[in-house]
Amino acid sequence: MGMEQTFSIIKPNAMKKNAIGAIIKKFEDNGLKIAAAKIIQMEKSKAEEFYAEHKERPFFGELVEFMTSAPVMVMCLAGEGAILKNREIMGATDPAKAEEGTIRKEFGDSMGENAVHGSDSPESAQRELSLFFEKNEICNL
Ligand code: FUP
Repeated sequence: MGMEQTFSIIKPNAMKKNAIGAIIKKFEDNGLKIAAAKIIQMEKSKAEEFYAEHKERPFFGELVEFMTSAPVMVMCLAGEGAILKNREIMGATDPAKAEEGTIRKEFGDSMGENAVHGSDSPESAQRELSLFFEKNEICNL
């Protein structure tokens, strides 16, 4: 597997819970490093581009609305097998199905407001990181 970089978002509902520290602690405790991070108010056009693969789905409008409803924190997580490791730390997409101890179990409210995003493949990770970070912003490796 080797060293990987993956893209993570702390979504508006988790930001409103003041949970940045608690979420980052789970990443760090599991050996992931915060290689880059910033808090942004996402533009509608950016959210639409980010979730382009879902644009025909019935929940697309709601998803874009939610992701632009308040600031989010975008991050690059780095580490051994970071992509899969992050998905494990996050838990299932639906917080009701997420395992105990996962971020979505603890901070997710619903399928839509599920606290965090994490890339699902190396290709998505590269695409998503490049949407939000310049190469030289990913420096804490
Ligand atoms: P995940 O990779 O776990 O974030 O899940 P998906 O790529 O399947 O979904 C992306 C986002 O779409 C989820 F974070 C929440 C939203 N979604 C819904 O709101 N309803 C659904 O039925 C499926 C996904």
